[in-house]
Amino acid sequence: MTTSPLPPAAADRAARIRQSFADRRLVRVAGAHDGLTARIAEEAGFDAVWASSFGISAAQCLPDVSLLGLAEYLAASTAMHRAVDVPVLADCDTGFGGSINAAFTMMQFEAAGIAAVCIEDKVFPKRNSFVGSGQELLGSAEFANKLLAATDVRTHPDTLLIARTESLICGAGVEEALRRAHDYVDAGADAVLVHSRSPGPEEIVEFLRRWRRRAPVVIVPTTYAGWSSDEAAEAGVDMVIYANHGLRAMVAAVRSTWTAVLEHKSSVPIEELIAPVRDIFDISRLDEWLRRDR
Ligand code: SPV
Ligand code: MG
Repeated sequence: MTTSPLPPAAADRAARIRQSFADRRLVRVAGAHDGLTARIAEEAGFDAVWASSFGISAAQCLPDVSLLGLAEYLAASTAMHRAVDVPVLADCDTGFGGSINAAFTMMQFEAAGIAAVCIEDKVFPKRNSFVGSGQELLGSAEFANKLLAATDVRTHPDTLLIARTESLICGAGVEEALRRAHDYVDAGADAVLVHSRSPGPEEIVEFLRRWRRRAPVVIVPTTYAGWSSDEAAEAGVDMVIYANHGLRAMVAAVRSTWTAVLEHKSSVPIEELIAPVRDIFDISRLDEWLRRDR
């Protein structure tokens, strides 16, 4: 029984992630930026969708450097939540300001049915973790206050708050990542995301070894792609986020399609390579909508 104002379907999505953590079943998450890309990820078999700040920004042809605000991320995340039955994890950057903004973020995203809110310990305005300059950590006590503020306003016990440390991205090392991750769990985080842009998994492996499974660990294996999800699970990872591969696939496919159409002065050579119109109808559930039309 729950007294939560959340609709049961939304609360259930968050509970599913908690159950996977409890069962030590790796949660495989795909980055998406809109309803369509979220549903394609769900149909492929992913367990959850990451509403990526990189993807949501790129979809507006903007860099991921804190240009968009809470309302824009919320609208994109809501479209993804509506499109899928799996849980949506919202990448909420720094929480869009200080601790009261982090609280407002939790309120708004939770009310929209989002299963997990993730905030990271960089100063605002943050830059995407792969940008080579301007990576600056926020003080850990200040970030812990954001986590406390967010947990204070959470209305359902299953909604997850994921604390992301950028210690490794900022060159502060594994020791600092561990210290911060412990502080963040003490402040109420349900899981920690440890981001790394190393070419290999060594620093993540060291983190995991010294962390001793104190709380679930989330990773984003973009640069250390050779480390499989089986190997990650074996090393103690609970959730793996393939944050930007759908976005990059889309860019490559659309670019080669348009180049070919101009080159051949016809779409004939690429027709077999692209999704038929009927496929788009099916993904967007046209037939269901037509049955509703009275
Ligand atoms: C995102 O997808 O927006 C992320 C992951 O935060 S990363 O781009 O690797 O920083
Ligand atoms: Mg992001």
